[in-house]
Amino acid sequence: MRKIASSKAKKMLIIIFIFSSVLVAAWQLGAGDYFMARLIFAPDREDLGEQRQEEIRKDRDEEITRHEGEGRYSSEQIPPLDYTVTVVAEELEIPWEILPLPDGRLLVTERPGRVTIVGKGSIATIHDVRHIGEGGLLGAELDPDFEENSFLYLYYSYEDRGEVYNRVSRFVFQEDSLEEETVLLDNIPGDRFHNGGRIRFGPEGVLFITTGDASDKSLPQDLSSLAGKILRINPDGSIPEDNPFPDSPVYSYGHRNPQGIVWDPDKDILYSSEHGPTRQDEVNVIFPGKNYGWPIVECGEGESDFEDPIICYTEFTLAPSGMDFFPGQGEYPDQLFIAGLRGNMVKRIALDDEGSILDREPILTNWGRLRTVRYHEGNLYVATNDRDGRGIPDETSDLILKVEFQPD
Ligand SMILES: [Ca+2]
Repeated sequence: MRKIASSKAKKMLIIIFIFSSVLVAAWQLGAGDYFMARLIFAPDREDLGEQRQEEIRKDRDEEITRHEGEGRYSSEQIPPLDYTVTVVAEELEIPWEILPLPDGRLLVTERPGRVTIVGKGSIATIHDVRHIGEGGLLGAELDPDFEENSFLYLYYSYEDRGEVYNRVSRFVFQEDSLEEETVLLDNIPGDRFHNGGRIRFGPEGVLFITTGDASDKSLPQDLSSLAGKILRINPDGSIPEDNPFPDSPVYSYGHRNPQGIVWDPDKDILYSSEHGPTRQDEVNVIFPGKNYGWPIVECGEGESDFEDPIICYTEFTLAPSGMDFFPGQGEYPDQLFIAGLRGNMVKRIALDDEGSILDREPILTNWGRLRTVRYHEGNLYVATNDRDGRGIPDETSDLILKVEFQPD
């Protein structure tokens, strides 16, 4: 009797051993990452399941109700914007940045690692890209002298010895391909969450870079870390002599996950949008050397040590990503346009001549999650993003929209 029991136990042990070995082998071969990538970060609608779709829909409807309750905007002084929407690109996968090229075409980054030209298709895959969670191929920018030097800058996540980092690289854009990668800045801490990733040239020809806290709250207040910062570098990767901290690319700090940055070209003001922890999404005016508070303060708490946001949404979650500046015309004042992911809208922030900031009724509220906006020659281009793991992919998903305004 005892003998039989012990042989049964042996068999069980062998089965458990084989089963665990298979699990470990599957894990080693990346099954975990495959599962995460396929089901969580870039799912198709069928993969989500009815229950998850229902959760997402409920959450979105609640968010819209919260936004209506916020009551922060009115149209008293500015008429609503009339506009028409045309789909100019579809079947994309998490389009993250839109860049109008001088020849009139649009260049788009797709988070899994592709650089795509609208109307032509993918022209390059960045093989070092690690598409993990919110990380992947993110921001892009053209050199101010692009027509002379053909330089294109990209911000992307990569992996080194099992750790995720982000880097900014410069490429030469030649005959619809990307050549000669030069790494300008790397070892920016990365993670599944909070990678920042927007890059923009400022009026002085220096490059601004937004970085997230990489899910480590100790980094944004640490001036020796590149995480949770807005960085400023020369186009060749060197550090500008007039940066606020000597020999450091850090321009401002105490950021959680800024994903939008833009200049008001006339007034020389730098704006940045930033994801808050639970709601508390911010729009900040960025000054050199200033501390924007994370993780010590959320929104503004009147602490003199920290720079308060000019706008903080406390009643609903916008989840702001890319932003752009809409120059005033006719009866419309200058405005900031901010793409909202969870908010499913483009926020309009009116900036009047007295410097007051007024939240206006949003546009594009029926297109799902919106990743970025780009104003170009009178039109707005917008990337929709429901394949990023947090939306329900449908016919409005992962498109580039062209928005044409018809001011009276
Ligand atoms: Ca802040």
